[in-house]
Amino acid sequence: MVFFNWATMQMAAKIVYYGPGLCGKTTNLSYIYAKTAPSSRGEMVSLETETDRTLFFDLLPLEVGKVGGFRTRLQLYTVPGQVFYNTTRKLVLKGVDGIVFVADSQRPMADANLESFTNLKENLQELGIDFASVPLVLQYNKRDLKNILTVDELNAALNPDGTYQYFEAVATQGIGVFETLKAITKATLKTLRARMAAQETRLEEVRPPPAPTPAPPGPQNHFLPRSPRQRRRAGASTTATGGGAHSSSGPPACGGAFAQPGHSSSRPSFGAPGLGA
Ligand SMILES: Nc1nc2c(ncn2[C@@H]2O[C@H](COP(=O)(O)OP(=O)(O)O)[C@@H](O)[C@H]2O)c(=O)[nH]1
Ligand SMILES: [Mg+2]
Repeated sequence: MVFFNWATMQMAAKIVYYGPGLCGKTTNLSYIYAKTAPSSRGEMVSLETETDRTLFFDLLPLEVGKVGGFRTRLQLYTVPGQVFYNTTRKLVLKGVDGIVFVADSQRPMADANLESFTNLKENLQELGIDFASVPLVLQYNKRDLKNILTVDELNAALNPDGTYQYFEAVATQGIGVFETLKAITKATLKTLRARMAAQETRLEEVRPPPAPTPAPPGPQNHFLPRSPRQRRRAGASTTATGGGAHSSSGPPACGGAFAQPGHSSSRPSFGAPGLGA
């Protein structure tokens, strides 16, 4: 549900963390929240039961600075893993722009990972979203535990053609968390930029041809915006279809997002300016 506002030059994209129950989706978002400068993030909304399992979803809004001239915000969501929350999962997936599939590396979770991956594909299909068109990265989480599947085994099950980027992670320690986020952000913004360019082209195509003998600009229309881009800049905004969970309120813009106070020096910094490159 990418959201463009050409008048204010703002853009928002929706990234969903998907995966079986207890694989570590909420832990990813909690870590990102904890390590992101308060000026670059909104409040994390978590709806949990007393047993610490996500009942509905988590939501974390993040400002990532300017991309292609647009002040850009990411909305990070998690889905509830339990089988009986499929309606909620579908709702969260509506209008998704990028997906992180978090797999639980523990050997007994092999089937649950596959079931969840299949469920993701089914839900996207039901929503009329082409699975192959949505940027996706894999995160193999809980690498710190014993009795885990090898990376080769995980790839054989979830990534047999090597289509997806994958990251080993220990979300509880923050290992692999920002690497994963950076990869999905890059892939998502790249896709959105391509879509924006296509939209631009379509708008150019529908522009009426110039009149054979154009009248000289009179004083009244001299300052009227005439190209589609100018018209949009003059106040029109476009919102793609989708979940509609965007709110115009939120944290103030902040260029240098992901400035993480006190983050360990071993983790690469996640500088916003390079994201759109
Ligand atoms: N050992 C270990 N535990 C983890 C890791 N990531 C998450 N957990 C734990 O797994 C449990 C479920 O995590 P949670 O993020 O709530 O899972 P979700 O259902 O996918 O949102 C929690 O007790 C986490 O502390 C990890 O990398 N290693
Ligand atoms: Mg959760």
